[in-house]
Amino acid sequence: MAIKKVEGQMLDHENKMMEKFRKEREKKGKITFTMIKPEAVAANNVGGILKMIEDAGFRILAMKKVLLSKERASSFYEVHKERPFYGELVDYMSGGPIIAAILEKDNAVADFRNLIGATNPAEAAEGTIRKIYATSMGENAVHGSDSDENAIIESDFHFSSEERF
Ligand code: 3AN
Repeated sequence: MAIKKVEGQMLDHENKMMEKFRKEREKKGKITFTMIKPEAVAANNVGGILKMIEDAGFRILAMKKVLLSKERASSFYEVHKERPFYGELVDYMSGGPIIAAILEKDNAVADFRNLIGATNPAEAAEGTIRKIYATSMGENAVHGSDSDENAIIESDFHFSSEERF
């Protein structure tokens, strides 16, 4: 009984330390959230895109392949619900599996947006992920968080604390 109690306390302590360690690593400015979108997954561009991400100095903290339901996609893109392309965006993002990932690096949000390039691939700079892999404004290969706050909200939307290392 006594041993079990001590074991329980040690486990509690360990969990608290892990949580503290995770929060420290993921504090503002250190992480961003990305999705490799359905058309890029279907075109077998996952490896190429992940290589560009790792070569740019990002560490993959969490990653999974997932098919979003319409409800989950609607909820993720809720901020865009007044925009004319909202319905199209939800259909597209729930129309095939995506790769969701949390990426770690100093200045993660801004550096990742530089790496992916402009929303419209026609305007994306040479050498950016969207310039190389995106096919149109709607089907633009990757998502990247637009602020530190959203990076945390979006990461928490997709990943539990047991899925981040
Ligand atoms: P970004 O992904 O570059 O942050 P946002 O936040 O303006 O761009 O748009 C979110 C997503 O909505 C884009 N990644 C794109 O898939 C889609 N989107 C944005 N603008 C348009 C548009 N004019 N027509 C169709 N889809 C769009």
